Amino acid sequence: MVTRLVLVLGDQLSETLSALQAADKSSDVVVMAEVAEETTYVQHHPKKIAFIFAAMRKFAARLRDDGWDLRYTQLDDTENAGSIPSELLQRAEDTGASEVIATQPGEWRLIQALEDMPLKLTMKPDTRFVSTQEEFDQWAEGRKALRMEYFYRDMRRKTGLLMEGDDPEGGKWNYDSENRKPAPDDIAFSGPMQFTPDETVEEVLDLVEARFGNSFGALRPFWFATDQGQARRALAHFITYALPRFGDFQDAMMNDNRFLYHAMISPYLNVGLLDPMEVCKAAEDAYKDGHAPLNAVEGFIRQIIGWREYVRGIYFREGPDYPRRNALNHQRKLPDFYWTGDTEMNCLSKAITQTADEAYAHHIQRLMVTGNFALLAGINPHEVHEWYLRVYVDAFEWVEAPNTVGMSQFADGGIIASKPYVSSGAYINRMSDYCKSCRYKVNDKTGKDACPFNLLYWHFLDRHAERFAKNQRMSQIYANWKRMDEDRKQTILSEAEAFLDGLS
Ligand code: FAD
Ligand code: DLZ
Ligand code: SF4
Repeated sequence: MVTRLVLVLGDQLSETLSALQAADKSSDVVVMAEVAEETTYVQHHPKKIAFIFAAMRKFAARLRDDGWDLRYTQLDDTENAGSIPSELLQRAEDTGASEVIATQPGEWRLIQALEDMPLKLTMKPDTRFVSTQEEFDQWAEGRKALRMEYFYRDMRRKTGLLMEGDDPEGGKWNYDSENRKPAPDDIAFSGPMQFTPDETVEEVLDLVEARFGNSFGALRPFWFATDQGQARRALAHFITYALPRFGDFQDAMMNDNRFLYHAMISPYLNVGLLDPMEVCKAAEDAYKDGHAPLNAVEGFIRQIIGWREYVRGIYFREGPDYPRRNALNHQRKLPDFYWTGDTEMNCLSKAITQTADEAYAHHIQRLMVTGNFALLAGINPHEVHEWYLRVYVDAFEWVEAPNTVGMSQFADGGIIASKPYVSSGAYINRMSDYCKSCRYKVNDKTGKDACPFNLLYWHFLDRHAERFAKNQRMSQIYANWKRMDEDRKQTILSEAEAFLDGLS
């Protein structure tokens, strides 16, 4: 029988992977490789590299136990060819194979590289999602606006999750109005389940320390789940102890609590250790059992079958140029403090320091602190995109780019967001306890202590008035700006300019 190569990438660690399903265990050879090119297309956080390598090694062991002929190349192997295509070419030479079966990678760059190989390629769709790309494209076709909410409703109908016949459970599709409570005094959840590194993980940590120890971010302590069993325990821990309050404090941020009631399962979902339907069913069961309220469960399920599926649909529909878009023509360099956390703005300092320590920040920190600041300050969105792709353990381009370039930086011109996610310090103050311990005063709108978000907010609106003043959802804000005394406007704008000059 002819031998074919079956490629399994570092974020394709699922036994249900379409490439494995299409292969023949008795004659095909599975190829997995730790390669320099994947570790350096951006300089990832060391925790992210360690997570992926450890999970790859454990998954490889599982496939071997399951009877697959598996060729695994470690990063420090002397024969390491350095990239996925060149590893495949070497394995083709070793085995005499001339055909590769792959599951579509989550990044255009790698799809292109596989297509350029001088080997026959069978590229299977990635079926580890609720919707197919065809389904998404059909839904999007002919629509004026691609709003997530309507796509999400179709996914509820498709999956039957939280449905009573044709109607949504409880009579409403979306319970977000109950989900915007500010930071509480205390959080009754000790955070995500943590795992002590075993021998495989320790070996990887040593390798990563030696090779990537000088990159942005702390490698240790390392406590992520690195196999399916651990990821499932982490999920169960979240469902039991955090899901009931997930909705209430989903948008809150706190100085002394990095996870609040968030799940910290995105890395596990994105590399394939958890399946989205398994996660959503566990949450739905918690609702049916009376363990978690509807606002929490609906909000959580929406993130997964709504946002996660929707951003993937956008990434593949929009094409390879998407991460390069810059609709607002923002050109400023990313400030150095994104790499050090060294800024007197407490919200930014906290979000960035946490990112360096954990390779994790939750959604509102990403959107309304680091993302909001970059957008207000007019940072080049491609630099912002590369920062997010580097620093977060869950960052793969299909999910990171739409969130950063589209949702957060409005650089796609409004495909994802109907208006830019910008706010002054007031929003951050309402949702967090950051401002209480900040050197700036959130209530000061001008002057030496004025919160920079307050200055930059008006600067952003003023410089983009032509584009946004006619946006119905922003007309009230522009009316306020118009009504403001001319001298005050000029003071705000010149103080904002001075602040921006200080950034470079
Ligand atoms: P929870 O708040 O507990 O939510 C549960 C799950 O819902 C997440 O695990 C995730 O799988 C899913 N989810 C929630 N929001 C989104 C979303 N907007 N898009 C896709 N899935 C979502 N998420 C990534 O997985 N990878 C990224 O690289 C990434 N980059 C982002 C960049 C920016 C600028 C922003 C604003 C958001 C980004 N997100 C990204 C979305 C979101 O911030 C993370 O999914 C979430 O913080 C992961 O933490 P969690 O598991 O604790 O999430
Ligand atoms: C992110 C990553 C890293 C750091 N290293 C590897 C690797 O050595 N081998 C591998 O197969 N995959 C790795 N990955 C994941 C890929 O970058 C990912 O598959 C693509 O970006 C597509 O999502
Ligand atoms: Fe951030 Fe402004 Fe609050 Fe300081 S005062 S924490 S800069 S929002």
